[in-house]
Amino acid sequence: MEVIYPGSFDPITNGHLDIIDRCAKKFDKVVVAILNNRSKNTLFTVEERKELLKKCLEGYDNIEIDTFSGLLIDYAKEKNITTMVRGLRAVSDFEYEMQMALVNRKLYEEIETLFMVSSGDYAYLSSSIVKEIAMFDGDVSCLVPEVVEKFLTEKIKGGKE
Ligand code: COD
Repeated sequence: MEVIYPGSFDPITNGHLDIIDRCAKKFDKVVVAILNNRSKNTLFTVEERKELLKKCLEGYDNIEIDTFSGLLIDYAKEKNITTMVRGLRAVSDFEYEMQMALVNRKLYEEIETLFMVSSGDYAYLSSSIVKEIAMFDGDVSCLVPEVVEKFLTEKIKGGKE
């Protein structure tokens, strides 16, 4: 079975990587789809996010990294994939995820959303938290891969200069 794991990945964290790794073990193919939405204020450009994902996911032979803009269901139709995976951290994620899953299915009845529960170690982790810690010069080395940490530090330093 092929699945799409969509997200902003601004930037990719160890929490995302844990979900992707577990998906790669369970499914034949995982398409990691990065939202390219100009109206969404991201720290990293879509090209930078894609490059970071590529570096973090070297070595997997059943993962494709792609970008999409517009509606997720239109992208899913274009790829001919009817299953997507979302990560669930806490009850706070549930309301938004439930709404998204229901709307997506209303728009495209073949689409199914599967939820994968976060590993306990990463249940608190989000891209926003990582960016906030880095913004205040905190240590993010246990939250993101080294390549992301380096790029994040450079980017934030560049922004402060
Ligand atoms: N542990 C487990 N899962 C995690 C963790 C963690 N620590 N951190 C993040 N995740 C999960 C998230 O729950 C999510 O499932 C996924 O990883 C990606 O997370 P983010 O934050 O990078 O991405 P999101 O949630 O901002 O992505 C939202 C989309 C881009 C998928 C969504 O906005 C979208 O589809 N936009 C396109 C327009 C559209 O079709 N909208 C839907 C109509 S309602």
